[in-house]
Amino acid sequence: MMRALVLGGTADANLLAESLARAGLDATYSYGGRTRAPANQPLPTRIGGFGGVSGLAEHIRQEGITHVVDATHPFAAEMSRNAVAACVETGTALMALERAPWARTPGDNWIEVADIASAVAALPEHRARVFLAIGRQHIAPFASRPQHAYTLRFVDPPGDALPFDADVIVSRGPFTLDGELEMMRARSIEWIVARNSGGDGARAKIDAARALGLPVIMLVRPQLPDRPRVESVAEVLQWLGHRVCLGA
Ligand code: 3Y8
Ligand code: NAP
Repeated sequence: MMRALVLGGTADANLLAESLARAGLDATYSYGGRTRAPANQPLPTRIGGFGGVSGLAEHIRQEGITHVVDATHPFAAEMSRNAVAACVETGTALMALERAPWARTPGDNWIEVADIASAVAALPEHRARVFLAIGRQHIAPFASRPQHAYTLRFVDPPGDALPFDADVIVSRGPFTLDGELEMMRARSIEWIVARNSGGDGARAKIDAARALGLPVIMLVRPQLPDRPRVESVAEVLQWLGHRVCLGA
């Protein structure tokens, strides 16, 4: 009897949850517990870490999970690595639902970097107006470049003090091109730091940067272990053995 665990937290995971619920398949949705009020899902939902690989393996056994779908964000590398290890340990089928990275197009001015330290180093020496669109978890290293005027964007209001002086926009996205153009013009943004998340929920800032001719310091994706992956919800449903009516 098929029982799926969806490791979620992304727009793609939300689309998958809708299809699974509509198909009446036995599945649960899992959030890491990163945000205060995550979006509601049409599936039974759990929130919070499993407790590493062993915790996830234990959950799989206790809940009788037969299929794990890793629909987490491309930068949720630890969760994805744990999912591979726990599924090997328990002999459970695993599929990743992962959108393709954004590809550089003519007119893009990208500086691709491997990690946050390189992103900090890629900023100019002279004072600039910088939009850090990388969330809250990884901004501390930018404190070493206090000469810049930073704009940050978080899902939730910053509870504790910020590691450096900055303007904070609280918004959970998905974002629109007009909204990004308006924000960047209003704040005279000169540089953008972004992750190559892929998907549509966050690409508006990349299109806005191209339209305004602004440089983007682009964090490339972390290396993940080999695992089966698809880019569409329909392929996940087929993998789960559910006949997908055409045009679904
Ligand atoms: C908790 C679930 C939907 C899903 C929305 C997608 C789109 C907007 C783009 C910018 C970049 C960023 C951030 C971002 C995007 C979608 C999608 C996506 C980037 C929620 C969500 C959770 C999270 C966690 C949060 C991180 C943060 C990253 C903000 C829900 C809204 C910057 C990633 O405060 C924190 O601790 C937030 C942490 C991980 C990265 C970071 O390091 O700060 N996402 N984002 C998930 C969980 O608990 O399991 O709250 O409902 C989901 C979405 N985030 O509703 O359509 O699918 O990609 N999320 C990045 O790209 O760098 C925003 O501002 O332009
Ligand atoms: P991460 O660094 O890869 O994971 C750190 C730990 O958080 C994991 O080892 C696991 O804890 C727990 N965790 C993460 N995702 C989980 C999930 N869906 N269900 C249960 N536990 C989870 O993860 P992250 O980058 O902080 O991302 C956390 C969540 O935000 C994910 O759901 C991801 O899809 C979403 N998200 C992340 C980004 C991003 O930029 N990273 C962007 C958009 C959305 P244990 O080891 O205790 O099991």
